[in-house]
Amino acid sequence: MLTARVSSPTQVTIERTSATAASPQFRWIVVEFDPSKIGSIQHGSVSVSNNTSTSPKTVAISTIDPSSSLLIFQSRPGASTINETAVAGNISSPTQIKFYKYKTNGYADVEWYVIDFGYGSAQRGMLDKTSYTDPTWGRADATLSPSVYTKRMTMFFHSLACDQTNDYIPRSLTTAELASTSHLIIRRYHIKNYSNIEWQVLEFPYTPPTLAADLNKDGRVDLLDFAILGGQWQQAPSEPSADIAPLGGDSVVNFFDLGVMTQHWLGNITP
Ligand SMILES: [Ca+2]
Ligand SMILES: [Ca+2]
Repeated sequence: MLTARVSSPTQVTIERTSATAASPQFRWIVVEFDPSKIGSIQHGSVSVSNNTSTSPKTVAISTIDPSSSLLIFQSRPGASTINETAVAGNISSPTQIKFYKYKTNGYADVEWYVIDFGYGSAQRGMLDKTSYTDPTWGRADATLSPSVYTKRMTMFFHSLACDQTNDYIPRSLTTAELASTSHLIIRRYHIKNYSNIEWQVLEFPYTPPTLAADLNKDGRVDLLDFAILGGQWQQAPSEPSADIAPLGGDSVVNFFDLGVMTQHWLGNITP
């Protein structure tokens, strides 16, 4: 298991704890955010060793707004035991993130990023699969409240701590799926082992597209709009204005404006 970090303006560093044995293949992605478009982005590295859910490793961060922020991270375990490959983490306050394993033995090194997008609506929670009835979980369900609109831009990220000091990979490896507007499912194939599952969902606000020729703003470009344009034909615009061309208007309603309406004709704005 590997970690990645942007180590300089021109370099990405991929690391693992042991350089022997398996030969990995990996792909990497670097996303550069426009600083004027997001709230903030922070990065750091931390070692998680004897930290459990009751004594997590805490990391101080610069103040963020948790309602618009995501914590994403990767860990490289010190050994191939479930406990060390499974690190859970969350944003525990506007100035703190925390990480933990299920047991105190071993360690994992974590590379983390906290992105405060500056907008959006985040929710997060922990699914407790630590009781005696739950080690056989193959699926864990988180309920989202309020519900999110899945057709919009919605990001989610999860992590988990997992029991066992032996080599039982891949029991700790899981996927997350946004199954409906209010339902996040975490799944794994290989059951057994208790877990704490930390999840986060961030929904970005939706700005509906606009059609300039939808003069009466009812979501369609049709005869109602055409009638408004006709009423202002070869005149100065009135309200609502049919002066939609050239961009910014030219104080007269003429063939330029009709041309844009023709392009948008019978267009629907659907969310
Ligand atoms: Ca219209
Ligand atoms: Ca015009």
